[in-house]
Amino acid sequence: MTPEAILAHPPRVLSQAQRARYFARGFLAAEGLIPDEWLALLRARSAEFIDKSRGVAGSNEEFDIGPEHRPDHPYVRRLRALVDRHPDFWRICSESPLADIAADLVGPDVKFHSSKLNYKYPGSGEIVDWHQDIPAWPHTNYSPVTLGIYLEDVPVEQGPLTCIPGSHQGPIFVHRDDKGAWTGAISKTDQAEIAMGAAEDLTGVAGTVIAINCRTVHGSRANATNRVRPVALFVYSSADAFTWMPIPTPTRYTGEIVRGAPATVAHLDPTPCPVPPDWSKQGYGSIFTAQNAEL
Ligand SMILES: O=C(O)CCC(=O)C(=O)O
Repeated sequence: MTPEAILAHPPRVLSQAQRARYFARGFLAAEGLIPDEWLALLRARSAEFIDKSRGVAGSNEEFDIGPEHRPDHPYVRRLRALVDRHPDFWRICSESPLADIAADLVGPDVKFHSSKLNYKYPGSGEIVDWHQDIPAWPHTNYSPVTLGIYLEDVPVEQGPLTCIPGSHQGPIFVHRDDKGAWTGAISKTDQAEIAMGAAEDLTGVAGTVIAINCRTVHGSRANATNRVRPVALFVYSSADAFTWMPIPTPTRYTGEIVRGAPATVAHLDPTPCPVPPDWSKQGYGSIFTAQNAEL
């Protein structure tokens, strides 16, 4: 569907101005959309998993564990395939207003793709380098949107997501080095083409929802505070978007229709998209391990 066709459907959660802003700029941050009960549930489950990680020595299918992790000092970079970790995470994804926000941005028929909970630890210096999401998991069109919920307040010094306005309408970059190896990041040469000075920080209080289109150039700086920055991320697309390569982080719910009906006709956008590695052969850790060549 075109943005005009999506906007012709009545809004469910977002205002019409917020939807138009997302289509014009490629991202959005909005406070006050997620009722407190959902946020409390998300925080409680997150805290339980951090506690559980104390008994884990290294990364596994649940956790992406940082090098400084110890039982008395948990250091979890990612909670992987979030919706598979606990039924409440899937309820947040499919029953909360989040899926209605997705419908406001991709159209009434909404498909779930993937999810994770990213933590960013103080003092780690961990950054997420500039990238677009779609080259890692290409779809037949560019409707996919990542919706995030900040579990805590995220001011500018705490490593919020940072986006380049309008970059979703620009080139789709090959996220590889000059030998062709996957890096999960836009090369320095390609970065020179991007208006980095226009970057905007998606700051917000706990419960803020962020929306980032799959073509939008984004990243995040180091967390300069003494508090962890957790953000739960859920990817949705229009039901008529289909993946055409093995996906890097499948979940048991990937492909589920969370609003509306399944598509009977695929929407094929003619804009070419780079081909990622075959994740079913190469395996995939996380964007963090890819960008740090830990693959
Ligand atoms: O957690 C972050 O800071 C950034 C995450 C991100 O951009 C991604 O996983 O694609």
